[in-house]
Amino acid sequence: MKIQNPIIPGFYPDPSICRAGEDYYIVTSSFGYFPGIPIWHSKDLVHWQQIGHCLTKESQLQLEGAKISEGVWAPTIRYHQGRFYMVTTNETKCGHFYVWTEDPAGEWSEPIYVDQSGIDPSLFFEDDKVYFSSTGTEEGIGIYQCEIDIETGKKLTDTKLIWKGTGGKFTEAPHLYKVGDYYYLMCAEGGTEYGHTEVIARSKSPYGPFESCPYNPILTHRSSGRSIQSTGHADLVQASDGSWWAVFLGVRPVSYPYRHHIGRETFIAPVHWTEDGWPIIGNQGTVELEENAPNLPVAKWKQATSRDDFNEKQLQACWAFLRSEEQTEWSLSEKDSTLMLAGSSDRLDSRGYPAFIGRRQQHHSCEVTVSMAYEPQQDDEAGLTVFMDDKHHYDLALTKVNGQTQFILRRQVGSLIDEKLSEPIDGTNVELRIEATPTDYHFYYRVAGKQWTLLGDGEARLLSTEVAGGFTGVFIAMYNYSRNKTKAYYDWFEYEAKE
Ligand code: 6LW
Repeated sequence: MKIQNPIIPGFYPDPSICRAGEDYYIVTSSFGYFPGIPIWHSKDLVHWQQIGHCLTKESQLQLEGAKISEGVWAPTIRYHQGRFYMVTTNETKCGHFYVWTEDPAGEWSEPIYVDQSGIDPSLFFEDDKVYFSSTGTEEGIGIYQCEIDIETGKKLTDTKLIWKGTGGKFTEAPHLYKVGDYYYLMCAEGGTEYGHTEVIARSKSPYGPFESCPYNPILTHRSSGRSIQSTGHADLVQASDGSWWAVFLGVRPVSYPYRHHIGRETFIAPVHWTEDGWPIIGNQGTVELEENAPNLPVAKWKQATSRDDFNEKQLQACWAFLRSEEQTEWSLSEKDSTLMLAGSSDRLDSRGYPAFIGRRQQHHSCEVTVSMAYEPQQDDEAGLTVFMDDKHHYDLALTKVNGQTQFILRRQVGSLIDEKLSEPIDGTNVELRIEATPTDYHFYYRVAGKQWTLLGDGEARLLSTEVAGGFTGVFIAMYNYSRNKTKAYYDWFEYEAKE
């Protein structure tokens, strides 16, 4: 059996993993999207299924005014004495906090805050001690650590700088482990771009001094021509069969010079220990799209159907809102098997609460089609957006201009905006389609029962991280802009992978 990488494709970066018996859980970053911190479950490390999110309430996640790449960053998940802990940073609002639960698919606790500056927090449990480490800058960029009371989050010791890394930029994303006689401190280094690496050090004390691994970096694809790039930000887990594994982020650029638009994705690779006691990820620090699977009983999940008919009581776990669910007026029950999304007067390029319900683009080649009933008033528009961030998106929508109902294709790249209108159309039941190839998007519409018409195209590279900046990847979302709260009714949404 083989593992297909990425195990979690699309914009799911900064993975952290833990094991509870025969069950494995991964969490990833979610930035300005709500709910926050998606959580995944596997029993064989090969097949992964999203079981929900850790932050589902406004009391756990406030994102008011957050840029798309702000919000919650780089979580760590740990299992200790029957409880799961997920620690992260709300970069925009309140710093580090953790939540806990006994059921990772259920509700998580209210946040418990930790007063230590920086990003990328991690927890390490040993006997009755809980070490809290994170990336800080007080005495230069490095890893800072204290001990906390896990019930209250209160610091029990002063924060100390414990390691500055091997000399690369941005030593960050620390995780502390105890294996044999040593405490191992593993970190990302080199920045999350194409110089990304993972490095490790060890000590007989959790506070160091740390001895750097002679084989560092233990994971990197920097300066290589490999199809996976930017590998780093890793976390280790020992499987129930004794084997060791690392999850980490990577990107799959589609062109040279490198550009990638579907975000940093989650990968997995085996870890081998050297005779002198150092873990090396993959094959001497390199990893493949296909890796040998562990020797665990195969556990496949029911394949999610590509089409969402909106006939359940709750939204499926893949969907997310911009900044807030509460501020969005939507319903699955107003009409049978239909998603109602009421218009918001905040446009997609505002920092407010646009009416937006979307999912990640997880494949370079895919086709998204929706069926929508909508009667726009003057300047209203509802449809689909290919959304990298508030200033980089392509929107295909039904609108009304000068009394005529028409489709609009708007492409915004920074401050450049291009708009194109279709011929006036007759009808309010329509279908919209986006065809994505690795390099382009093609935008089609039709009035129900009629022929498809191509309205225009857009280059994928103009929505890439290299153009837009930030830490996120492309979403494909239903949206609705209206000063009159005009309602759009989405009958179904189909996402078909073409790879
Ligand atoms: C993450 C940090 C990073 O917290 O990017 O470049 C941040 N490094 O490790 C967001 O993913």
